[in-house]
Amino acid sequence: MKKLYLTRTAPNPRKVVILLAAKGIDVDNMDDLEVVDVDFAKREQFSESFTQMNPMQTVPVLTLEDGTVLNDSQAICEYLDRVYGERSVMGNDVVQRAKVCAMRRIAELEVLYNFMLAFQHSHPSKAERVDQVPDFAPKSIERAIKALPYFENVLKDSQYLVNDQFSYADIVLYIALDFGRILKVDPKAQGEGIARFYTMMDDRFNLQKMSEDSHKV
Ligand SMILES: N[C@@H](CCC(=O)N[C@@H](CS)C(=O)NCC(=O)O)C(=O)O
Repeated sequence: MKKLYLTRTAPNPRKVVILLAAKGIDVDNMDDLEVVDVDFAKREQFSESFTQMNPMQTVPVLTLEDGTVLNDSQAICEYLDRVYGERSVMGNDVVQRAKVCAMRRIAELEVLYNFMLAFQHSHPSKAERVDQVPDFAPKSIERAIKALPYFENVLKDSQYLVNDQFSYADIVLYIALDFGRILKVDPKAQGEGIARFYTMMDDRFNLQKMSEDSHKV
C-alpha cells in the first residue's frame, strides 16, 4: 500500500489532493493508497519516525510499496499525474507541458512562496522553525501582490492560465490565492479575471471545506 502523508490545511499538501480531485479521484477512497494525516498542532512532523522518513520534516510525503520516499509536492504530483487517470494535468504535449511548467513556477515562486514566507515570519506557530524577522512579512506580501497583475492579464481573457485548458498551474495559483486569505489578501479584490478564476476553482475544489473537514479528523 502507498502512503500519503499530508496536512490538509497546508498549501503544499493541498496541491496533491486537488491534483487527484481534478482527475476525479477522492484521495480518501483509493484502493492502493492510504492517507496519513499529519497534525501540525501536535508537532507530528517533528516526531522521530516522521523525521526518519523525511528529514526535512515537511509534508506532503508519498511512500511507495518498494520503499521509495518522495518528499516534495512537485515530485509527488508528477508521479500521481502519470500513474492515475488518463488526462495529464501537467500537460499532454511537449509545448503545453513546458508552458504549464513555466506558469506554475511563476505562481509558486512569486505568489505562493512569498505568502508562505510572510506566514512563516509572522505566525507564532512557525517560531520554532524559522528565525522570524517580522518586517519580512509585509514585504513578502507586497511581492506576492506585485506578481498578481501578471496572472490577471491572462485570466481577464481566458478561463485558465495556459492555452485555456485546466492544468497544474491553475492548481498552484488557486492554492496560493487561497493561502493569501490568511494574510488578509482578498483573492476577489485582485482584478476581475482573478476573482472569477478563484470563484470558479473554489466552486470546484472547495478548499474552505477541506479545512473544515480536516478539523473533524
Ligand atoms: N518543497 C516542499 C515544501 C513543503 C513544505 O514547506 N511543507 C510545509 C507545509 S506547506 C510543511 O510541511 N511545513 C512544516 C512546518 O511548518 O513545520 C514541497 O513542496 O513539498
